[in-house]
Amino acid sequence: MKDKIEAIVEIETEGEIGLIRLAKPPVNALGVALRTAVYEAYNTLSNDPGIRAIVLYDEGRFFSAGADINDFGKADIEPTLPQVLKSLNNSKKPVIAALHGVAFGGALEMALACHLRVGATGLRVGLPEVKLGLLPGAGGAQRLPRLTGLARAIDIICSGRDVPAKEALATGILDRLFDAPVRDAGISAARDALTGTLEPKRTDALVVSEDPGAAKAARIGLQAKRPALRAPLKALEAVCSATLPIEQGLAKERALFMELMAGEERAGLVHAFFAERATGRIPERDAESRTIKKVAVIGGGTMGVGIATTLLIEAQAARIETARNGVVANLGGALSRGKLSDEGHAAALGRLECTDVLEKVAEADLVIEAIFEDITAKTMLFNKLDVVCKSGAILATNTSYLDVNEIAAATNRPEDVIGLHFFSPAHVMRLVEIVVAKKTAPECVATAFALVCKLGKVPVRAVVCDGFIGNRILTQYRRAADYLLLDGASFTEIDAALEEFGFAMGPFSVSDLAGLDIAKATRDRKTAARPSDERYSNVADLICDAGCFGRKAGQGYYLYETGKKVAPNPGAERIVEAERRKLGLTPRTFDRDEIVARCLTAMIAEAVRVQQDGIALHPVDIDAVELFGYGFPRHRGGPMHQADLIGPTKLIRQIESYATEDPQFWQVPALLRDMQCEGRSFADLND
Ligand code: 3H9
Repeated sequence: MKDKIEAIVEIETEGEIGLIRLAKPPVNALGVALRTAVYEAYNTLSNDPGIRAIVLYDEGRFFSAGADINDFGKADIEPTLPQVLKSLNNSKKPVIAALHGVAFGGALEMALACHLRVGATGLRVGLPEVKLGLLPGAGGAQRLPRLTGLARAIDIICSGRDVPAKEALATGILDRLFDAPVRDAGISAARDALTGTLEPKRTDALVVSEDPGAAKAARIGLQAKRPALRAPLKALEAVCSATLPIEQGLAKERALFMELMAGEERAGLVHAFFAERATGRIPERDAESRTIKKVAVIGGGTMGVGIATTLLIEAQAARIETARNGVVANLGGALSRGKLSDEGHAAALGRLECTDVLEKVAEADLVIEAIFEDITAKTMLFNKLDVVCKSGAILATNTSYLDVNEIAAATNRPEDVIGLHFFSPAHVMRLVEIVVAKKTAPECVATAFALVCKLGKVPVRAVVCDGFIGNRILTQYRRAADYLLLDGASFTEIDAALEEFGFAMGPFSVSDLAGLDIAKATRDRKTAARPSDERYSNVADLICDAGCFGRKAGQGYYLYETGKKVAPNPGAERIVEAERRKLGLTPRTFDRDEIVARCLTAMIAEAVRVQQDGIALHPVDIDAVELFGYGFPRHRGGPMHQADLIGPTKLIRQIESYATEDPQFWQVPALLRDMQCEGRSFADLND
């Protein structure tokens, strides 16, 4: 017998066993519709005297991604997930969860409320709520430790990590692994439950022992590793409540969950979750992608090596071996971090070819140029590529600032030319700006998006301007930091303030890492175009001229020993002081909030101009650029999300007050005034 409730849950009976199949694409998110349908299906089977055991399962891609993240921040509609799970938990008939693919968050909580859990061998389970600024809010923090013990539950819940099937079995989360089709495995487990081969258990009847040592160690670790985040510590508190009687523990967990739900950390992390998935809404979405089988990378420097895993072309024969070693080391790193399987690693090594013969690009479907930033060198190269490359090949430049239209004009096929701006280290950083030039063909854009997604990276569409989205914003953020330095804040204070805000590194530490000589070359290139009334800080140039190129030189703003920062560089501090004296500036003090406000406001103002100028398609794309390419703290959601939190009125007031000191730098973007007048948010522009 088969019956469908609202078509998102299917009920079926197999003798004395009742089956509930979740069927709500794309991810079986447990929003109110699916919760209600499961609840009704369960009640139907529970009240059926012919049914003795109930199986919950799914035959799609996976069991479920958990609660519907779109509902967060909205009023909870009954039946809530805890209410549904309470019914399953209290069932007189054994309820079995047959899991495959993934069961995350509320989905694992649902399984934990069942009396048996069986999992496919490839299953991954987890309670990733902390990654969304939350903690498990439907009993997960109470039921998981009852199965695994406190220490392991703390590890799983406070990290939010995936737990593979084998580990889930070994730690008591699963009662059995299976290779059979999930429906068959569920029925078989139900039969075994009825015959006593498997023993159904109510998780909440189990007892958890206290483990003060594990809790203390976790607290110290979390405070040291993630000081800016609240959710992991609150999650720890919730897990430790599992030693209380179940009803008290559940009440405590729910209260902590609701507290986090109302917070900015949750809002920022959920925004980041959707930002990662939102950038594919491009006008070229329906264009047909070209087939990419062979990719050639030209340039064996840091960027080329980071990008290349197939054909690498380096013009200087002497540098080929170094480039090859770089790619091999990156592949080895991916293998040891578990990002590549043994087979994948061997295949990638087998495919790798390094040569100085440019003509080899004739075989490639996509060529990525990653030579040094010089427009003449790039246009000359593209001129040659036009001759050598096969028809239909995509010719991409990895330029960070230069004019892709000019590069495209050096060929007779500008429709095949596009910018693919990878971020260093390219084999690690997830952002790729896809720079669409005036004549780039739609299928070329669609192909680039598909390829970047396939690489597991985040593609963001931009059009041509100096610095595209990310470097344009970075330039203004850096200027705000440089002005603060001239006006009296120390570079250590500025770095500390922004690190406390959540950046992994402050701007001056980043400069040291990136190399002061690289940034100076960009500034030198732009000297002629710099407006005469622009305030220019010489400090970085002077530090660079003193041979302090940053971490690679052992000294920059800071001193380094074997690559580790050891102290501020007194030489750099002297240069700052001398420059202030030369300009007749009396140093002022800036507290941390003021430092963050100025840097963030400069960043937001430029981000708004990027949107206003049509460089980015949507505000959320700008946030994705900052989150996945520039280390913007994930829990802060990105500059446009921050702009919505601060609001246009306050931002305008702030910019206008800073403008009394420097009207050239601090200007209110027209779009920000429009938002204020129309009472709209940047989130509204994402639709
Ligand atoms: C929770 O459960 C709280 C409870 O403790 C408490 C309750 C009281 N909701 O990633 P994909 C969308 S917190 C809504 O590209 P994949 C996603 O936006 C939740 N939507 O696919 C995308 O939409 P679009 C804890 C969701 O195959 C589409 O589905 N759970 C959700 O690469 C496809 O997603 C998590 O944190 C959701 N829960 O990866 C799990 N999940 O097509 C979060 C996805 O419009 N999800 N969407 O862009 C994941 O980790 C991955 O999505 C998953 C699939 C591995 C499941």
